[in-house]
Amino acid sequence: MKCKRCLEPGIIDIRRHNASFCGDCFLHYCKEQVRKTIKEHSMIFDGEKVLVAVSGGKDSLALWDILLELGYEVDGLYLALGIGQYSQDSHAMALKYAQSKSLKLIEKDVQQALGFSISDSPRIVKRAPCSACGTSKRHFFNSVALENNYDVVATGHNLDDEAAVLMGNVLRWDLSSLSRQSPCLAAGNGFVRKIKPLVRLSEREMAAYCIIKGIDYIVQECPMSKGNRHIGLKEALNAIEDRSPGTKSAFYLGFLSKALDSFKQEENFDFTTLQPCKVCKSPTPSELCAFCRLSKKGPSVVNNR
Ligand code: Q46
Ligand code: ZN
Repeated sequence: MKCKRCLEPGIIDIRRHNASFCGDCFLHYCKEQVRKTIKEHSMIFDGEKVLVAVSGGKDSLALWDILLELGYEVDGLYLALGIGQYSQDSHAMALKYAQSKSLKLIEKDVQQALGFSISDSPRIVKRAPCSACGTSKRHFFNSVALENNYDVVATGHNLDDEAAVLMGNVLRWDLSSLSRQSPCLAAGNGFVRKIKPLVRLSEREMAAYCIIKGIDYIVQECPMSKGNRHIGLKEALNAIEDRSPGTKSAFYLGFLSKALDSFKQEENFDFTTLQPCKVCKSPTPSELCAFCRLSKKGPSVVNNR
């Protein structure tokens, strides 16, 4: 097929848009999808400083690159999770991209702060590693952004990620999660604004973006992701998408435009119940925040928050 935009030979087909693009026009398409998402959800305002959470994977590196291309002031945050070779390789990729463009990459050692690695967390806290990982990510994304005066934290969740999460939430009718499944969570009550500017772009498109731009990324999935229920949901959605291109984006983007507001009205979280954590000052409904409660379970607590 010819490129939809310039009529040169296309190199990538986007079936849900019934379109093909050449390399340059595909990069343009990705940027425009992100620009549209940022505008539609009022994600970033003029003069604001953005902190992008970088894992070394395709999504977060593509996001950093696109935000820079769109002219935003963006630094990176890398969390060392202590997941063996995977963490070492992902760190190398994040660092390589940052150094190639002389960008600032803030690094935090989660293992040191928790007193145990994410790989060891199932043995120590008796829960899946993604639970301790998620708690740590939420904690550091917010605290590092506040400490360093960033206005907004951006993460590389893409259309496939968000559609799978939505499907999981709908299948369980988890009203609380549905009410918060917005690509832009407002700042306030001790929380910085959190945004997901890639929600109109698929995993495959983010891989293609990195390949075309020559951005090296870690291809291997996190070894802790085995058994993660979102993988099964992604496979189910991919099977549907294969038969009916466009279903995935209609499902997720339709939720945002037609249903999210009604779920928000159903579930009104009472922010007045939040107080500063006694140890780290993060907002929490109890004396200690989830991260500090987690770190107490480790053999030692190192003060590196
Ligand atoms: S990094 Fe962390 Fe993921 Fe690995 S331990 Fe689970 S949550 S799978 S995005
Ligand atoms: Zn705390």
